[in-house]
Amino acid sequence: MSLKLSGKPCPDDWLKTSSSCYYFSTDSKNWTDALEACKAFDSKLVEISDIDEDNIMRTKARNVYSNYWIGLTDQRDEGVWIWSGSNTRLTSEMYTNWSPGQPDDARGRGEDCASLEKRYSFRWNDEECYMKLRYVCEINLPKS
Ligand SMILES: [Ca+2]
Ligand SMILES: [Ca+2]
Repeated sequence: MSLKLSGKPCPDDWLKTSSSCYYFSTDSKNWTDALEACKAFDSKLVEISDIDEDNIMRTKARNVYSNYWIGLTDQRDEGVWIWSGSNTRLTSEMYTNWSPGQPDDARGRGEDCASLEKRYSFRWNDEECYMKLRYVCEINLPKS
C-alpha cells in the first residue's frame, strides 16, 4: 500500500508539525517489520533530530504509555548507530536522549534497535530488535 499525499501536507490521521508528519502505530511489530511498514507509507521510522521533536515523541508515548521503536540501529556494526531513514551515522555533535547507562547492548544476544522506553521516562534505550513494539513513522515536509 502506498499513500499518495494528493496535495495534502500529511495523510489523514497523521500528526502534522511545521517540518514533518508522524504516524504513531497502534499495532506492534519487530523493528525490521516496523521499518517496512513505514516504507509502505512512503515514510521512514522516525528520525529524532532535536529536543522539540523528541518532546513530541515522548509526550505521545507517555500519553499512550507504550514503548515505540525509533529509526536508530547498530545492527550492521556494533556501537555504530545509524538513523536508518537517511542512513546517517549518529555522531557526538548530534542530538541524542539515551537514558543513563544506555545503550548497553544488554541481554547477551545484544540490543541493536532503539526505542522510547517507558521504564526510562521514554528516553532512548537499545532493545532486542525482534521485540514487538509500537513504532513511529515520519515524513519530512519540504522546507518552506
Ligand atoms: Ca548493539
Ligand atoms: Ca538497553
